[in-house]
Amino acid sequence: MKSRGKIGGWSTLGLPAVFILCIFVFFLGFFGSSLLSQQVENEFSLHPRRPRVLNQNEYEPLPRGDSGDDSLTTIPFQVLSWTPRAQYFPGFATAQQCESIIKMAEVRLSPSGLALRKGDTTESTKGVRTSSGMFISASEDKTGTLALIEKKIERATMIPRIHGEMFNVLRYEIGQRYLQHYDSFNPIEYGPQKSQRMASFLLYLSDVEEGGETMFPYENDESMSSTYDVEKCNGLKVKPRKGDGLLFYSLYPNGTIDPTSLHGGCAVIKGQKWVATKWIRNQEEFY
Ligand SMILES: O=C(O)CCC(=O)C(=O)O
Repeated sequence: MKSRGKIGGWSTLGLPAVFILCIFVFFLGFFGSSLLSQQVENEFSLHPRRPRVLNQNEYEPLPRGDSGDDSLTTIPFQVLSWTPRAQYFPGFATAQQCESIIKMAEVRLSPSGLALRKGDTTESTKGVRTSSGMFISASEDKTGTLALIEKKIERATMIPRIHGEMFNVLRYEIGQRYLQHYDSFNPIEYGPQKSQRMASFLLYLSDVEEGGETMFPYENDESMSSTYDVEKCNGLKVKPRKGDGLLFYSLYPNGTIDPTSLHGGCAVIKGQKWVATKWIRNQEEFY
């Protein structure tokens, strides 16, 4: 009787209900297995789609060498581009550190200068770099902010601080810009060089409402053959965000100039832009 009652229960559901149940079980199995396989792919593929966030507690620091650290350091960064080699460091400095640097700089600003190529004159390069700026070394800063930033740049790049020039703190007002240029000095254009700027670290000290991006027109070699339209300010554009850092390399690992490291600062359209640039040389004795 009991078993008959059970059969009776199924049969009372009716064929359509059994059919819908079968479809439901099929889709559950299908989506479940594809989700599982995607997870396995993300974990093990060489180029996972989403970067795996490392949990510091998962790792045991190794016994250190004499000059190393006994703890792990976390400095998050995003690879923005390989051509040029550019990395973005969100939250590299605190808002308070940025404000302290601006406070130091704003009382000492003067029109930004340019390194002139053979044949260039102040007149012929007018309008190329229209910001105001000042140079300051970490030792001049009694608050210790610049020394902290410099040490963090040193750790992020693993290039000793002694290779760094003074900080160049820049302010761009509406309409001000820095046209595309190289930070490295091609000896054909600038004459023999004792050292080269191998990398540049830009610390954005303010947000900018509109414009003011740092741009790389030759990112991915894309427009290198075509003529570049200065006014469009196109290519890879990095929007300044207060406290964030941008590192890019002007030289290839073999020491030659990376042509895709051409870059500039787009005109500020709304707001004001503050940035501190640290140029890093390939020699300790630069000049
Ligand atoms: O202001 C910028 O975004 C770029 C600055 C720059 O190119 C430089 O300081 O060399």
